[in-house]
Amino acid sequence: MATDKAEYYTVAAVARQIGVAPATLRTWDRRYGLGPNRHSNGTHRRYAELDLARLILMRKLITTGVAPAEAAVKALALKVNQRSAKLVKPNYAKEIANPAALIETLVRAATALDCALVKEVLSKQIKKHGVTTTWRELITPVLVQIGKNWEIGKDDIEVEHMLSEVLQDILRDSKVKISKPINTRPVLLACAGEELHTLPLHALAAALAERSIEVNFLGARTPISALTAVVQRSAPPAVFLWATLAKNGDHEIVSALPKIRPAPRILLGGPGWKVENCKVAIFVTDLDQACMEITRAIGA
Ligand code: B12
Repeated sequence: MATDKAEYYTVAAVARQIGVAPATLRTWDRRYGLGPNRHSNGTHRRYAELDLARLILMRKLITTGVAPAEAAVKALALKVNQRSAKLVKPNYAKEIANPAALIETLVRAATALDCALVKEVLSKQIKKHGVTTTWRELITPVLVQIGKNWEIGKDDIEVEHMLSEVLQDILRDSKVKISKPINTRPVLLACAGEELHTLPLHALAAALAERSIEVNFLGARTPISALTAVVQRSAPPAVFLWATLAKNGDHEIVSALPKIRPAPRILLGGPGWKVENCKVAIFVTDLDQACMEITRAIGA
């Protein structure tokens, strides 16, 4: 039972908080009885904490692929006291049985701008399966799908931006602390030319950290002068350059790198490079191969 101190929310506030349209809330109320249990302020209907907790659960279950009618039954069954209502969370591990469902969940969550759900699901998967597997099996297909949705005009660019930020955080957070690196000189990771697509580079840095390999991460839009300076200063055993867009996969960058001894292994990754132009560099096709070539370059 709500006390005097209890908070009540308007339809607009609830819609904002859970990321659905007010019209959807009205439909859930009409169809499934998931409405405000209490009226306040005369004619204005207000949602109490428990109503809100039920709606949060409803939205999360739908995001994880549960049919709305089934989700509503589970949400209505939620009978907790007002204080703990906000803490109730669905068990994703139980709700999600296969990678395809997980990918769908993540795409839906990203589209709904539900950063918390994306973070929760992926952090757990990385803990369980490691960066390389999670990147290959889950994150790559999600990114490709989100890219397609943007291309056909289904999603706006904010979805891509939000997802990219969350993924960067997840990959940075999941980077294990290297107590004893197996390489004496850090590997150099950078994006070529004007490239802003840095996520594969973050994935590579996290995957290498799992293998106790230390890197110098130069990130987006690294100018040749910066690459040159780092190659001269730290003599990396390997240099990895990423390009998504063809205009950035300029092989002149490779030729412009200073010649040092021992020569670093030059690795190129991403769809922006023309494979047939790889003369002195090695083109790597995936995260596993990039890790393998780098491990070889440091002689481990
Ligand atoms: C996230 C994203 C962004 C983010 C990037 C944020 C960040 N910090 O990285 C933001 C919003 C900034 C962005 C901007 C733009 N983007 Co963008 N973006 C994407 C998205 C959704 C994911 C990119 C990504 O990380 N891909 C990594 C993997 C998933 O993709 P992949 O490289 O193709 O993977 C293949 C291989 O490379 C390999 N692989 C996968 N992972 C790894 C890892 C390693 C280490 C290796 C070696 C290999 C490897 O396996 C895959 C299968 O073969 C893609 C969609 C897509 N399909 O990639 C669009 C996409 C790349 N973007 C696109 C475009 C057009 C742009 C913009 C030009 C849009 C604009 N008009 O502003 C700008 C350009 C920015 C710039 N100057 O660089 C297009 C590119 C089309 C093209 N080839 O020309 C894509 C394909 C979207 C689309 N479907 O149209 N983008």
